Amino acid sequence: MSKGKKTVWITGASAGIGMETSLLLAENGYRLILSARRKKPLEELSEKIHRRTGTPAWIVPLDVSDRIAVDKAVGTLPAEWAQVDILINNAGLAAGLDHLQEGDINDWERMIDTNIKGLLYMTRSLLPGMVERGHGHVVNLGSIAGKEVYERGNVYCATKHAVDALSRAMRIDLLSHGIRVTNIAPGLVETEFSLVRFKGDARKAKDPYRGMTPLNGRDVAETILFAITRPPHVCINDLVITPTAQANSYYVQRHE
Ligand code: 8X3
Repeated sequence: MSKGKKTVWITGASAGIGMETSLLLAENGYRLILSARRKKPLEELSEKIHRRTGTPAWIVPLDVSDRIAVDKAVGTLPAEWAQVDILINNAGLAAGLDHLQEGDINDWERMIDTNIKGLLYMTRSLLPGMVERGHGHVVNLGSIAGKEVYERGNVYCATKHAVDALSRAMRIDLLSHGIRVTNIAPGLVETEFSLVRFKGDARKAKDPYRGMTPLNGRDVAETILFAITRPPHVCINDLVITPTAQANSYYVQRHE
């Protein structure tokens, strides 16, 4: 059944980096557990994976910020899916781009609940199994916003700094258990990310990518594949990946 194939649980699988990573990993022989809040796109993705690879994915519709739902989802996995080798904490969002004094507290709660608490709930639920088996890999989707802060980024940047800190902290706490922890920190990636940040305003959502070639979901997926295919004695700690036209959060080369 699953002999030799590693099982990966990826959150936020229904779009963008999550969807591209799911497809790429499935094509590279991994068994996928796909999570996201919406069931329909997960079903479509699972069917696509089945068509392309002959192996269906297991879908778990889930809001990672719902602590009880996360525990239940992990606790009720069928036996053949219960040994998760790799957790990819990809679910996350930016909501709003306002000065702190004008920020919408509901946006802050959503970002903190998903980007920090959701990542923690998933990790806390799956780590005991990895510890028991003596191996595992946690890949956290951080951001360049976890390395720098920029105007109006405030709470989003704070959540991604938390992801960065938690990745480093996990690496220490899990050291004696042979579990790898990787932080992937992308810069400008053109996905639904910007549309969510600007609450569906397509014109504003395009602005960060104007006059330059941003990364796409596949670029980040390939980086994740690289990290998880290193030999067992190698742990990629932290990777910052930007478009060639981006030096950091402030310097972007645009042709206009
Ligand atoms: C996404 C990258 O630059 O919008 O995490 O913060 S950025």
